[in-house]
Amino acid sequence: MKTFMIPAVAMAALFATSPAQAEILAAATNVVEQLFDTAEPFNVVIDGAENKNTIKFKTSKAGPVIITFYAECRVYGDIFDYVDVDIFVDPAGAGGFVPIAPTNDDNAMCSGFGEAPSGNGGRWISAVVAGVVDLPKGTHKVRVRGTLNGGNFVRLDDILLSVQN
Ligand SMILES: [Ca+2]
Repeated sequence: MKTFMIPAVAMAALFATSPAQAEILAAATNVVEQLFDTAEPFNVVIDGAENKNTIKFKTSKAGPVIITFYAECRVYGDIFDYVDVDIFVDPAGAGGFVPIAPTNDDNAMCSGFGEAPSGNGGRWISAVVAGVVDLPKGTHKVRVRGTLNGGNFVRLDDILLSVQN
């Protein structure tokens, strides 16, 4: 093992130029299971304590924000049946909710296992969907929409939504 001595001046410069820390701008959880058995898009209850589909967060300056949606996920259906999850953001100012990349594509959060119909199939997995969006300074809203593509139902449970800059 080699030992290096770093001059105090160099150490001071290293700390002076340390990058900005990421900050958690919002977080919400929901431990109540939700079942969706329709082909229509559905909004997920992401804040279980407040029973809300939408949460707000603030940015103190313009820049990119990463939004991460964690959940237990279970689709009852064939192997090509899946739930597509979109993270929608309504930025401060004019306009409304738009899905953020890459969740605006046909991303599968989880899919079926091809089991024979039994009325209560599927297998739980822990899954994550995340997206990034450039936002102005201000107060914004986020919500999560799912769409079942085939299959009998999707169940979501033990959710965490986190917003970080
Ligand atoms: Ca999507």
